[in-house]
Amino acid sequence: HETGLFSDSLLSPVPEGCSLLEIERITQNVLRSHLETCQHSTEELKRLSWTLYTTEDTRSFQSKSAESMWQMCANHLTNAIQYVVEFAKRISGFMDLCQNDQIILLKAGCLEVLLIRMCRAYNPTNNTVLFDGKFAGPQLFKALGCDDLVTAVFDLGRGLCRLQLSDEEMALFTTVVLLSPDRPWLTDVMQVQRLQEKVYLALQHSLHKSGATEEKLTKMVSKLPMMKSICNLHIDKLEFFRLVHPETVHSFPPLYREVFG
Ligand code: MHQ
Repeated sequence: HETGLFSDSLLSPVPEGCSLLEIERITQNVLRSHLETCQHSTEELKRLSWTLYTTEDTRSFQSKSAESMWQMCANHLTNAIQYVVEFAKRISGFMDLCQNDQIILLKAGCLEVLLIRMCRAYNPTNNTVLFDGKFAGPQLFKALGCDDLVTAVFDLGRGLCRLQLSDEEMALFTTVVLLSPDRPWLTDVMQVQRLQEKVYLALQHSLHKSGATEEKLTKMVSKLPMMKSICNLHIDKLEFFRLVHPETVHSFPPLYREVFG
């Protein structure tokens, strides 16, 4: 029997009780929230992709102290996290969750969302990413002393770029990740699960509409373990850095310390 999900009738219900009309409403809301909070428009990124750091610039970043480079990265990440918080707040359903669960989902998911968003600001032709106004290769981050972490981030960027996600797919995918019901200490797991299911259906529907294969969704989902391991690696690196430079970590933005500390 037809599920109705892909039929032309706007009101045909699917087994989960989510009409096509509702799926379309979710897609529009999530896409709008993404576009309003993604920090850089596609046009802006295209324009900026020509501005690369010179070898000399890169060398001067490399000779910075670990402390000042960490501080700079923490500041940029915090700024980007604020946009993710704003993104979450604009997703209908997210604000209906209790405040405890909103905080748990954001703390657990914001870096994963950022890592997915990163592929918009990543240039696979020269393996660079937007950092402080220009495009930077992985070697620029040498002073952090986290080559394995930085390499993993760039590898993920390359892998995600290969999927050629549209803004709609990216918006829905980041929302599915944000609404993970398996985050520890959630109060209402079922409410998060119901919300995530709907967005997941919307993602499937969006892929189907654009003629993408089921394989694309499989590939998207297959990036999740890599993202999780990057998040864990980042926590480990921060913990170690804190041991050596506690006073620097103390001056990181409070939001950064709240999310990762
Ligand atoms: C966002 C914009 C954005 C902002 C910041 C912290 C550490 C030890 C290592 C960008 C990470 C170093 C990040 C700043 C480096 C890989 C980090 C530092 C998309 C993501 C993006 C471009 C971040 C990408 C990762 C960067 C460069 O909308």
